Amino acid sequence: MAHRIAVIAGDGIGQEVMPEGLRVLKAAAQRFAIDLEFTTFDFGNCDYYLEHGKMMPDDWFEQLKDFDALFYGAVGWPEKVPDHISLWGSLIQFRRCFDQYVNLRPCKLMPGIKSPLAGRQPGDIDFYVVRENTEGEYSSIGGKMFEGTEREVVIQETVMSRTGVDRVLKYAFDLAKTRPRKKLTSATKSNGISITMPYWDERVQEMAKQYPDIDVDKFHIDILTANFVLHPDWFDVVVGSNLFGDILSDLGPACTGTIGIAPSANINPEGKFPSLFEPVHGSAPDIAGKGIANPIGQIWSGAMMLEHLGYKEAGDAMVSAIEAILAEGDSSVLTGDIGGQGTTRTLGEAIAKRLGE
Ligand code: GGG
Repeated sequence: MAHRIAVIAGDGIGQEVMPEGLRVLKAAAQRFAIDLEFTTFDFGNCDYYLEHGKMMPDDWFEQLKDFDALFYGAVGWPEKVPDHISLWGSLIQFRRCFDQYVNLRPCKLMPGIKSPLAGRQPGDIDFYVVRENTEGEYSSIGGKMFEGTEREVVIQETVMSRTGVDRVLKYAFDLAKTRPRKKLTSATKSNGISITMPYWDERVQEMAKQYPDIDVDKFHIDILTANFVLHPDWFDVVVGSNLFGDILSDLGPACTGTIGIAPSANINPEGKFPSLFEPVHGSAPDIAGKGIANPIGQIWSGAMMLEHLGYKEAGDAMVSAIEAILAEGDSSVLTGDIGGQGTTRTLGEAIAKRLGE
């Protein structure tokens, strides 16, 4: 039976990297005899908002809930729609309503790519960021008072529920168990944020009791960001709240040379709702329309989607194809962010051909 994939390219370079993501997925599906059926939705973008006054139709949940996975590009075009409106009107709805409480973001220095950190080689940087994805600092509890006056007050509360924290920690510990180094690092700030973050630390300690074979440490977020740059080889699985995880999963890939290659999976581990796969990068309006965006983040997200659907071998083959093209280092193929003069299409095409297209 075909796996039904909902495709939402979104804004900016999402529209350009998505065709390459689909092209490579189709090549992998052909090679491994996987039946994928793609359905494209033209909502979840800022032009839709300009036309309809909202990012998505009212029945978006009904339209998408029975798909096996969502394949997403990027959202945001601040000149058209304020970023908080476009993000909360689309991506954050998916994460919350489909209970995609794990945001899994691999961070790996690939062959052929030069890290901005001196002397780092492939193998030196290879870890996962596990980001809590439905609560934390991304809460909708808060409000404004005395708007427009000198007494103006704005408040947005951080929400940490025991269920919410424990379930993402469990996912991170389970992931650490599968890794050779069996190491988990928790991102905290419990010296300054005196209620929610000590609670996070407590839950980590409590969970650690169930995983005696995992080596657990924690860092305050400020020194943790410094250590990402100074000692990226220390990390294996890094777990953080919604905001900390978001920051770390941009910084990590930046240490591997470019955020353009970083993939992510927004996962509902129970499989009750579809999971969503998207590059870590945003819509990059500054380079949109030029055909120069790196499509690897989108392609690699497609590999994570195949693995999630039960096709690990096919997902691994996609990642190997990416690695092979990067290792070849043909500058006429690679995009500018990784030292080439190629385009979104030349890079997508090379990876697809490597898979037998
Ligand atoms: N493809 C990811 C994307 O479009 N991200 C836009 C963004 O700003 N995301 C913030 C977030 O993931 O919380």
